[in-house]
Amino acid sequence: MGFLAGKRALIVGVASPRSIAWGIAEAMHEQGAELAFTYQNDKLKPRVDKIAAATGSDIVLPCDVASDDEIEQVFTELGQRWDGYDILVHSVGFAPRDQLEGDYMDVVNREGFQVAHDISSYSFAALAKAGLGMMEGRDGAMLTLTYLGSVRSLTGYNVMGLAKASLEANVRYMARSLGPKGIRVNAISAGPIKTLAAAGIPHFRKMLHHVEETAPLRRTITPREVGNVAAFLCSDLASGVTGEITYVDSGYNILGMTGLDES
Ligand code: NAD
Ligand code: 0WE
Repeated sequence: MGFLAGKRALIVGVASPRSIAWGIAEAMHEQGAELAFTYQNDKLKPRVDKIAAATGSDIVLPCDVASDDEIEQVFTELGQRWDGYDILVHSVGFAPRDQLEGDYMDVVNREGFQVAHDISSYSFAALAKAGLGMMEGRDGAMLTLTYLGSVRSLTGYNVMGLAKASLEANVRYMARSLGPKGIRVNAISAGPIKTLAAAGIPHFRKMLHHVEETAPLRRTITPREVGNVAAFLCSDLASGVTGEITYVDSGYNILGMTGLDES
């Protein structure tokens, strides 16, 4: 029996088979969790239907996290299928395209800042809050996805770095707030992966090669590797872990002074 047997998980953030959330869904399903999914818009629904079918789920609900009404509606509908749930996975990030091209000081503006923080950070607390009633009394766990650009300045990540810093602080404040209810809140900081969110990012291939050449493991990571750690963090095996940012990045974040090693 898997270590998530008897657990029910809501997965927010599948957009394609390459999505990190897809790897998380597969890993959680393999460990025996029952799954439900949301999709951002009608264009993405067929993809989400596919991963739902592949993991034995027929709960697929619309949710644009920019909308308070749609967030409320998810839990109204989920409540008609499940009397409660144990795991929330938030794998959502967005900034307007112009924010990720060019130098930070040249491109940052009020609208870009606001959207990045709203969609990439606030939405985690908003989903957690809207679904809290359904998680209370069940030793629940919540998980979000972050990136190194929250704590280091990286070319082009720009206002997304600020939004991820906010998201990581959100993890700590949510952990403090929900801990007394027995609910744990954690994040995985993933290394770069070629997903839709990476499509069109200038020099993304170069970044993958840089990781392959310098990270301690000398390779990039896969959505499934993130999924396995996500399954662990959301399981009772991690019952003493909350408020943490766990790196799944081939060890890249521990490095200083790269580029001098021979192999
Ligand atoms: P992805 O494009 O597959 O997933 C991003 C998801 O965000 C999509 O499912 C999209 O529908 C959703 N989304 C965006 N705006 C939304 C909105 N308004 N309402 C609802 N959903 C919305 O890409 P991914 O790489 O799997 O990204 C998932 C998470 O992982 C993001 O938070 C991203 O920042 C983070 N992350 C990605 C990488 C990487 O290199 N790919 C590395 C570290 C962290
Ligand atoms: O979090 C991300 C990217 C998130 C993202 C991607 C897009 C592309 C489409 C947010 N908003 C948008 N808006 C769009 O219109 N990552 C961790 C992937 C990523 O993006 C980078 C990276 C890495 C890694 C940008 C610059 C440098 C590194």
